[in-house]
Amino acid sequence: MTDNNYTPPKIWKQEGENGGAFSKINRPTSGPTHDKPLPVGKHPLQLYSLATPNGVKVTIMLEELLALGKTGAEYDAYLIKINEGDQFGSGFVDVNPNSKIPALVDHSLPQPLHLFESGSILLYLAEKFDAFIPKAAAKRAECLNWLFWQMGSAPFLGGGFGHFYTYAPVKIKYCIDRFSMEVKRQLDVLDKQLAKNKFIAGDQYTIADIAIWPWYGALVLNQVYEAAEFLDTGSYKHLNRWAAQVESREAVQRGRKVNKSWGDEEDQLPERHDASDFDRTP
Ligand SMILES: N[C@@H](CCC(=O)N[C@@H](CS)C(=O)NCC(=O)O)C(=O)O
Repeated sequence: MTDNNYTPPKIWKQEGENGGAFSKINRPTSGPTHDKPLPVGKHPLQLYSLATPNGVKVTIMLEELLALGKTGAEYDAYLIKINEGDQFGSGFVDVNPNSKIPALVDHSLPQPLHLFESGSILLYLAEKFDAFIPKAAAKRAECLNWLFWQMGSAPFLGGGFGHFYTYAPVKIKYCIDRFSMEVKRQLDVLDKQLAKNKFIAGDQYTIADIAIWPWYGALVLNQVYEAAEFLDTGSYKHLNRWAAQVESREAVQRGRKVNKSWGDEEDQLPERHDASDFDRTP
């Protein structure tokens, strides 16, 4: 594991736990490991998730839609504890064969519709409710450019930088250097875009902002990986202006609490079944 002279064998095999934060649950195969149907609540939309940056994208979107008066966006949110392997339960795998949160089921259609991948869920909800996506073709394309930018870029931040800076059992300079370089380049891309635009895709708040903020907004606000100083994120001033602006939205404040089961108690709402649930958080 820490051997710098490692020579890969002819055929890779899993050797058990490697000391990494997620090594107990990671395995090289897909599919369910146990029988566990998912609960179904009373609302049209059923969300199975956790308040990680990918999960928070969807709860922010749903709270934004409800704030706009789109009552069809009412939802039940159930907690999926990924460190306990809930994503490998039969019911969850049935909705998302890729075993990752967030997963959503729309029961408002003749047949329940299964949705996974946070970008796909955001786009589906934006189209279904005709909100947070521009109508004009050019602006819509720009919004989708940045939505897909996020889906392609965030794995370098989370799976690359975050993994090696925070979760790996050893600090490997080569890996941290490689991913710090890439993440800083991405921060510079966003900073330049936000120097010219109020929001990511222009003058309108869209699903591009909703996708990007939980990762890159939270990073510069020092809310993920405690890496703001290390990456000198204060130097991206336009990005910081936008991060604070998005954070101040009421729906963002609400959405980030849903499916949260750690941190300050007043910020936790592990399950959400009704708007009034927020009033019950201590
Ligand atoms: N591209 C996916 C990524 C989802 C993802 O990586 N989810 C993580 C939590 S942020 C997860 O469920 N991990 C559980 C596992 O890897 O077993 C999306 O955006 O929905």
